[in-house]
Amino acid sequence: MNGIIVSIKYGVYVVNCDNVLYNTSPRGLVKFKDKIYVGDEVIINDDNYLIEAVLPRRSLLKRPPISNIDQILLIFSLKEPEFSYYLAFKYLTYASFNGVKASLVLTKADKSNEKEINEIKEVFNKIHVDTYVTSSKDHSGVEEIKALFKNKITVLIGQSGVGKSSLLNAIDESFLRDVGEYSLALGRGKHKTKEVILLPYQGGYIADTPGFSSLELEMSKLEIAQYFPSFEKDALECFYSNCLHISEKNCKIKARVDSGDIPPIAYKCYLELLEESERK
Ligand SMILES: Nc1nc2c(ncn2[C@@H]2O[C@H](COP(=O)(O)OP(=O)(O)OP(=O)(O)O)[C@@H](O)[C@H]2O)c(=O)[nH]1
Ligand SMILES: [Mg+2]
Ligand SMILES: [Zn+2]
Repeated sequence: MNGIIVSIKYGVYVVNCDNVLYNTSPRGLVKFKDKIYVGDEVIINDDNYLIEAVLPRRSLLKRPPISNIDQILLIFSLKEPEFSYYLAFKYLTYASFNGVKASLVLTKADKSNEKEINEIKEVFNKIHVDTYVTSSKDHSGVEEIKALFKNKITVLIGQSGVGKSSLLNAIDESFLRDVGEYSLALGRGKHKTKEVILLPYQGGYIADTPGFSSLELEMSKLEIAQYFPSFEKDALECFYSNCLHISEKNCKIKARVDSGDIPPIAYKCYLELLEESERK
């Protein structure tokens, strides 16, 4: 029978086959070593519940480790931890490099104010990234989010403590996700969620994931120049095919920065990402 891996813990691969959960393990651990991800579609032997094969993947992320996702919701709190443009652009670049559509969800709206929220929304609207604003405390914005999941596999990605698990509980309280706390001393949460898990929702799945603390983009400068959000199309039309959009002649991106089409904060984050990239 066929199913989808919904969690992997202590060597147990939990597979959902037609809404029944089976505890399975890979046939021949060596054959599959490190190669099975949550999200994988697998074929299970009906007699011994061993995983016989992994079907080809539609997409794969290494961090967090998950396959076959249709979209990413990047979760950023407005406060605790403070919103970071830099991290938002970094993760948007990561998503676009991995070929998965990403939207932004700002959480803890109850701790912020309209001015700050509108400023952030304006930046991302300008570069055509869908941005949603929610509070899991008073449930504002949660109904709008619910419309995004139908028949899709969606992964929630964000720092520890931004409220990924809280948002899931606000979407459907039967998810019963454990919620951690924000640590003032650490400036983030305490990594409450420990594993990637797929939760069935509206004919698809939503994945809760552990909060990240750092991400290496593992992209070259040129790849960043091509995959940074909203650069994709125009980067190809720069005068030089290897244009890094700094001070090169006839650069389409720089022209868009100068005309105000690309927000200054986006370009600033882009330069920071370039500078950080170790690769040529
Ligand atoms: N005021 C307020 N607090 C929130 C909101 N969402 C989450 N929190 C709080 O933020 C803290 C962290 O929430 P979690 O849902 O555990 O965060 P997480 O992103 O799942 O964290 P990890 O599992 O560690 O990655 C908890 O104290 C929540 O009560 C919100 O919308 N408003
Ligand atoms: Mg969590
Ligand atoms: Zn350029």
